Amino acid sequence: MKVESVYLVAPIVRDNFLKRKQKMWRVTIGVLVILELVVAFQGRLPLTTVTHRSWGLGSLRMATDSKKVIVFGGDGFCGWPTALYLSDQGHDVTIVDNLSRRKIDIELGCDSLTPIAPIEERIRVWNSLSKNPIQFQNLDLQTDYAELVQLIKSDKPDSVVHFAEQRAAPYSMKDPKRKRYTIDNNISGTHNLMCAIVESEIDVHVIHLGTMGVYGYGTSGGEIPEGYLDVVLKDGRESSILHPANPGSVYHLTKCMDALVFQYYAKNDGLRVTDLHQGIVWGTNTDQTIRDERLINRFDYDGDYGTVLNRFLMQAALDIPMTVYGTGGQTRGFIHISDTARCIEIALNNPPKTGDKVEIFNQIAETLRVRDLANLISAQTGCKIRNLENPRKEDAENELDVSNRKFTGLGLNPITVEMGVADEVLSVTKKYAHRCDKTKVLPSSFWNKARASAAATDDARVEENIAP
Ligand code: NAD
Ligand code: USQ
Repeated sequence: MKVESVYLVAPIVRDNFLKRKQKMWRVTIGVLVILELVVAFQGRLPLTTVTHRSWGLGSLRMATDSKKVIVFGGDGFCGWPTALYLSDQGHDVTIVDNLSRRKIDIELGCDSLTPIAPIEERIRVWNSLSKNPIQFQNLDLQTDYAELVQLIKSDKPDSVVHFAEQRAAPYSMKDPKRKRYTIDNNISGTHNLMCAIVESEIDVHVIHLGTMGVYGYGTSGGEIPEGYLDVVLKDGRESSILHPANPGSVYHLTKCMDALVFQYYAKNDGLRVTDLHQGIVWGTNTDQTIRDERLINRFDYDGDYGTVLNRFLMQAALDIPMTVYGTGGQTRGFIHISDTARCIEIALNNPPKTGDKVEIFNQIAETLRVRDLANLISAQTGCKIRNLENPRKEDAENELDVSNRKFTGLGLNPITVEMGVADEVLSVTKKYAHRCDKTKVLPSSFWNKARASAAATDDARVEENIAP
């Protein structure tokens, strides 16, 4: 019999039914509360995670979902908002960073357009606003191996998120010193992390931020799958292989090498790894970073670290002609910074099993062509477009069709540029326009001598007396 019909036809039966139901709920809630305390005292959860939530069915679901996470590179553009988002979702977060990105700002004589607070202040402010305090440790993944092992052994994280790499393609192509630094930092850092997890004997899920650039940007002639390619060999054998790597810079090369490191450790030691092939991240703030000015996210606009969409939006806000490289026929994948954080949590909640091959997701919302972006922003703001000789060795025009069905299948409903959220970037960059050093806007790293020579005689630069 349906419950609704009991309510309708027999009030006395209904009263008894409700009393029994209430008693049942009291017993169930009691059992759930006890279970929750047992889980908390086992050390899997900090008690703070449990105590600030309301009790009941919902809170148990949240508490058991809550994970202990180390965010490597958590002071950076993607890492900081992700750490805050995960903390806000009830996870127990530790940030690990060697602050090398802040040192590179000094080295390049440049700074984030937004005034980022020192990491200690960021953490202090967040911990004063949030019921889930974040911890911070200054540690270099490349050099501090013993401390890394000790951290993993003592912290016993469920997952680690690995953002801690030198991530700018132009910086990685600047000169031999920066090429070698990028290789040493990224490859050793990634390998140290995997090696330390094996040594610690703790079952940790590794989530790594890879890049769409591992696939390369030639026109592939079809949809790029998520990491693996199903192939039929000449003798008719079928196989699923890692998608062929086709890096376009020393930085992208490190991500291709990382992929092999992950494949090896998953096979040899059964490590559980998720590699996220992320597109170009745009935007500045998230729901968490806007809670206090001292939580503001970094915003790179210079020729080395600034990425194309954020650069164009900033250039439009400051009325600097937009710097389209070549014809602007390059098509790339894009994702908003808020969705970066959401994707990480989805990956966190959907780990591979021990013995599985590396899980690979394409982390993009949409693909867009550089000149279309410039035209769109120009139409909205009136900003001029400047076509510069391309400092990079890359295809002038390419198509890009990418599967992102794994994330959308797990509930991601991504933000797109069309949604108008770019206004947030325009207003942030207008607010901090006085902090812009306009001499840092043009590209100053060249992929080879021919690209550097082309820039030296570039009419667009010569006209304005801005040769490199
Ligand atoms: P970022 O440079 O802002 O942040 C990286 C952080 O890692 C910095 O705070 C830096 O100090 C730290 N770090 C670097 N080397 C370290 C080391 N050896 N030990 C400890 N900390 C170290 O970069 P981001 O934009 O936040 O990118 C984060 C990750 O996401 C990178 O791996 C990058 O390849 C990937 N990614 C970024 C984008 C993007 O558009 N920003 C797109 C796709 C993928
Ligand atoms: N470009 C311009 N004008 C500019 C800047 C860039 O036309 O002012 C062009 C570049 O030539 C390139 C494209 O825009 O064709 C993208 O350049 P970018 O600097 O925005 O992005 P990229 O160098 O590819 O690197 C960024 C992040 C990197 C991440 C990568 C994702 O810095 O960490 O891995 O995006 S992806 O591009 O999908 O490989």
